[in-house]
Amino acid sequence: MASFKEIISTLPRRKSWYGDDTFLYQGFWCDTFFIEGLMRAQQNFRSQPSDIVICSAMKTGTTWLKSLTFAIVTRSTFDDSTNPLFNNLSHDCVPLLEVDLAQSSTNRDPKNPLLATHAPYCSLPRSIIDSSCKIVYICRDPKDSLVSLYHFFARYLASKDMKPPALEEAFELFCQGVSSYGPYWDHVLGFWKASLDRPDKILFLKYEEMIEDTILYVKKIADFIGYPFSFEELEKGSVEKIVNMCSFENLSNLEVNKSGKHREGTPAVIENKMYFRKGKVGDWENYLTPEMAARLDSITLQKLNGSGLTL
Ligand code: PAP
Repeated sequence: MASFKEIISTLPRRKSWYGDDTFLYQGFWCDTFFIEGLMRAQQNFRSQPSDIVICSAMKTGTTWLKSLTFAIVTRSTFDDSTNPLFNNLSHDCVPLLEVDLAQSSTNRDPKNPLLATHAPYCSLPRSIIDSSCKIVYICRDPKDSLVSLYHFFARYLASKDMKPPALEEAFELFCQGVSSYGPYWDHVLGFWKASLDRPDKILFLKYEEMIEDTILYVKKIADFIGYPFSFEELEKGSVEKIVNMCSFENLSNLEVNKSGKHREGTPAVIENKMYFRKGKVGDWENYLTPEMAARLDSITLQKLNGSGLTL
């Protein structure tokens, strides 16, 4: 039987704008490392009904959503000073399917029902689709996601003394769908359509709406994942406490997120601070020309046409 690496080497391949080659696996572009992990997870991962799966394309608010969901599910286990989020990047509190759980489903803290993935809906392990576990998906205006993605990889390359490409190059490939876990629009549409078919299983969120009214969405998420706030908790401000704890200002100023490292000791090591840039809606205006924005908006309109979704 061919190894995963051999199968990957036969897939359509492009040069990515952040260095390595990227491969088209099940309709989405991705690096060898993550495709291999996903293939393993597709083979090995067995979901539990109690699982809560945080799904997202890259740079759509994953770090924030992981923090919020982790704070929601652990609120009665830890108090205000002992929550692991104060000393750990949220990515280290929520295992990633295609990396941490690729070999074994049981390689997790049995008290933590959360796991995360950037995999598109069509590539999720069968047991996640078939089991009664919940999925929470977050998406974002592609203009802001692209700008965020560009800065992330530019900083990553700079940390390795490599020259980042021009934004125009990244933009062009993003428009063609060639971005990490892209085409971005196909990723969003996969989860959007599934959420319409199975609203009890998939909660579909938008970064911009969550920024607008975080309190409302924290309550929605808690209800959806089966950790609703009691009347007493609502009265004593538990929701507001979680919102403040997970705010960009608070998390980005924690020592762990200023100086810590994610996956230290592995080739994929990343400084935690790279997950916190501005956390704003509409920052694309500072980087994209009106022509670039119009082109992205027109692709978005065309791709989402008839879906009932706007971004
Ligand atoms: P990932 O896909 O690598 O996990 P992800 O967390 O989805 O990254 O996206 C990072 C974006 O979320 C950054 O956006 P920006 O580049 O436009 O600033 C980051 O700043 C933002 N972000 C991180 N934490 C928060 C937070 N607590 N609240 C709001 N936005 C946040």
